[in-house]
Amino acid sequence: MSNRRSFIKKTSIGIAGTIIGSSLYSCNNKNNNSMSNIPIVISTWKHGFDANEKAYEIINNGGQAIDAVEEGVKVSEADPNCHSVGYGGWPDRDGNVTLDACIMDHTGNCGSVSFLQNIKHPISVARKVMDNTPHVMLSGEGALQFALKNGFHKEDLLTDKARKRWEEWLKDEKYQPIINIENHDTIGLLAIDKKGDIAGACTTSGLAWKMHGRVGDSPIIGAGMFVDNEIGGGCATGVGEAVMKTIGSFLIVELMRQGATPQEACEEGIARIVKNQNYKEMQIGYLAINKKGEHGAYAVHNGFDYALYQNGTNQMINAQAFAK
Ligand code: SD4
Repeated sequence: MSNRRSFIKKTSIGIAGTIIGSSLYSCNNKNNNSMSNIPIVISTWKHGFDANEKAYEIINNGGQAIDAVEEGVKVSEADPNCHSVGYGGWPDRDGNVTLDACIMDHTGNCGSVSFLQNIKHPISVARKVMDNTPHVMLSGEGALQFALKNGFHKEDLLTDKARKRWEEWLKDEKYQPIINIENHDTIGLLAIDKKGDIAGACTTSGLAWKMHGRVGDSPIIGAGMFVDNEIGGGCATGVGEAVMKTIGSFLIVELMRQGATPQEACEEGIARIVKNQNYKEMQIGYLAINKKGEHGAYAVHNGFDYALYQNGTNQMINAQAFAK
């Protein structure tokens, strides 16, 4: 029986007998825990490479994973050539750049913003929601007011390049999410620091030409990103609606809790999507790490690259995919 088959079998046992199954598997996870593969930083797409550099530098200097993930993804948010994140992101169909982001630390604390406009670093606003409010998520105008009160400044995030691209799109207004859009997409970044603590961050300008007001998976804790310091973490990129329908990142962490490797968990997360949804035209990619510092990656289609910084080396890797 292949590894994957035996995992599916294990999963169905775990789900059929949830309490016994999940406590049994989480015991196994704890017993096998080793620190040899940490620290680790992993993130989505080519822009993840530079984000990893920043995050790893913080961790290498003894910093915490939560600071590393925030500072890491800020590199992509500030990059005008990342057309699906922050400044320079493609706008919605009305020409507005609207941003979603979330962040989560090793204590299970988390913060998020959605439908935020004119703030270059939504991840840092999400961090402030986490640190300074009793809430998890702020949205739209309320998130903007909160940001302005907390020292952020309004900026025009629509670059000339993005405006021209939007004007091109307006000529026929055809809405179709593009698979692996220029290999730049949402950044999801997961990290384990030297103490073994896990954190994650996810930030995006969402799908290009989306309806005004549309919010995707990226700011939804459990959909776009989730970490549990006892188990590991997961994050998602791609068509957020498909990820939200299956609560993808939470699913991945729960599968690992039941004994799945990060790779098996990502593959099962994709399997849940392709089973019920029209996957042919959409890309979704998952990344996962566990407490041992093992990682997994899987996508619906070929072309999903991710950046892995481990054992002192930062490298790009091409993820395996369901549709070959
Ligand atoms: C979203 N998942 O808004 C994000 C964006 C993304 O491909 O990853 N785009 O649905």
